[in-house]
Amino acid sequence: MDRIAIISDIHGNIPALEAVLADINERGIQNIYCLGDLIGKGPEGEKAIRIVRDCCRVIVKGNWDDFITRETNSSVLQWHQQQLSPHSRKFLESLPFSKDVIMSGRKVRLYHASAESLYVRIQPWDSLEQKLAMFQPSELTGFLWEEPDIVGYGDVHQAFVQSFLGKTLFNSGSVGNPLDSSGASYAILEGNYNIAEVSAIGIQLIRVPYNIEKAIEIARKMDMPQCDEYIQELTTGKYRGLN
Ligand SMILES: [Mn+2]
Repeated sequence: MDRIAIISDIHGNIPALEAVLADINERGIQNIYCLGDLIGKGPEGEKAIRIVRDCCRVIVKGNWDDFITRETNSSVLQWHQQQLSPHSRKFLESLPFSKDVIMSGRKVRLYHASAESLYVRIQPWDSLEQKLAMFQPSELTGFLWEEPDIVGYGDVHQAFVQSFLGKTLFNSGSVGNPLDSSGASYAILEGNYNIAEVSAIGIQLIRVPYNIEKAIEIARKMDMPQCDEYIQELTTGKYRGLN
């Protein structure tokens, strides 16, 4: 059996990222894929990019990775942008939209938010119709397959696995800014990698406790904007807005 650890939405939270990487390492998993949003919201985006580049075999682009490379009038975005080295900016710009893999005879498609766009957000409580659209190929995913059997994504910071109409949709949750529960979240996909014959497959959601106090201390020391909202999200696992 092969295992792929799927991490997403690190958002510059290094204590959370380190805790997740230690857990992955303890399980002896060497293949790590990242579903985007390395930077923003949290304080240490540049560092997150460096670590993720070092340890992940596959990295796809998130919405933050996209808009952070563009000019902006927002002082909050400018603060996060200032951390970004020219090299990392180019790296973020170069990231692909999605990654397709075969696992235990299933076509698995991985991307950040939805097949349609980095900016179309699908929540676990959205309609079946919206979820089925996640399996449609698009200009962005490419047309390698008519439809995948499994889709894995990030973006909403909510970990879940749902099966319907012969399809499985999962979300790895967020490493650095979970909005469902306060532990760092990631997923493990287990099966026979790149094997066309159908065999057993597993999707596991992992929740890792980490030093939230340390994460808060770093954000405070760096004088990060919107620090109070950030701290509230880290400590409660609840979104700051109305959603
Ligand atoms: Mn995100």
